[in-house]
Amino acid sequence: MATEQELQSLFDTLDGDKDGKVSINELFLSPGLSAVISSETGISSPQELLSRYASGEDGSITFEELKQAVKNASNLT
Ligand SMILES: [Ca+2]
Repeated sequence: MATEQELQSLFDTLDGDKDGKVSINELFLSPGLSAVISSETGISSPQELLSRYASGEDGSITFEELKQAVKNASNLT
């Protein structure tokens, strides 16, 4: 379980280039944080998370999309 605030801080840490989106590379660069995301979303691989939730053409996920993924797994407190 995570609060929106915790999720935001996790997202900001993952977003290394600070463009407001988390890309597949950024997920791979932080395996520890990716593991937290996996457990909060119930989706084991970053590829699957992005293919299911990232709506943009570049395949990166926004905070709102990540929040939705965690919400769908009933892990947003
Ligand atoms: Ca980024």
